[in-house]
Amino acid sequence: MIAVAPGAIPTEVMLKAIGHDESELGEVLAKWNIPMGRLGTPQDIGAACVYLASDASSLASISLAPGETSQVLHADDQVQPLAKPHVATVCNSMWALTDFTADNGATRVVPGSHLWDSPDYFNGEPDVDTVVAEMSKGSVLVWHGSTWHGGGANTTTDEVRVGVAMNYCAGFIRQQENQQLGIPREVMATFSPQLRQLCGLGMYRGLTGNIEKRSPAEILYGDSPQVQVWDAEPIDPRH
Ligand SMILES: O=C(O)CCC(=O)C(=O)O
Repeated sequence: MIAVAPGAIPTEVMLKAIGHDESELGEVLAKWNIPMGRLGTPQDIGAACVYLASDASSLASISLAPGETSQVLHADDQVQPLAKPHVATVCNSMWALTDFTADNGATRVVPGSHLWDSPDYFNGEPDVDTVVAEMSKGSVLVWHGSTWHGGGANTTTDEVRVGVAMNYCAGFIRQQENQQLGIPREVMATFSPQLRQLCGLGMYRGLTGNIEKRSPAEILYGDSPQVQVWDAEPIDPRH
């Protein structure tokens, strides 16, 4: 984490700037339509910084500061002991929060490498050409989890490249990060049932991830029951 740029925080300076005192904030909030119904506090920002700098948050946001060297090429599924090529078990995405350029470290990708035959990931970087995924902010790069890729070097003197990497995995393998625990209960409660499933609280094909024949989403948030493999009519032949 290299910079913190919070939104409006009701400090003395900010209140003066908007011409209100603390007792009038309710009125201001109603106009601003702030999702949590309150402004952040300096304590919130501090707590978020401590969280983001801790081991609890490892993959979501990636900033490459000037001078950063290139990341070693790798595949996001390389820890999975499966012969390759194989069907996608992971789909990664990189959301550009700033422009991604060759100079500021745009992700380098090796197109077609997801089809390589059981590559050796631990024998140094392969000697291959990479394509630099330059993109403007707001764009998203999506790749098969077996595709070799890596962050580029940031050779600029003053540009920070910022992106959010979201790693989606098939329902039959474990997520890289346990969002079930990483996302606070009260925040998860505001999500739609679909989003809760995406965060790992559903069942895969009515079986994997169940607890006493129910999904965690049903038990914890009262989401509608998913059809279980035992009750499917007729039984799904894929099981
Ligand atoms: O920062 C980047 O461009 C690459 C990130 C990456 O390798 C990953 O998310 O697996």
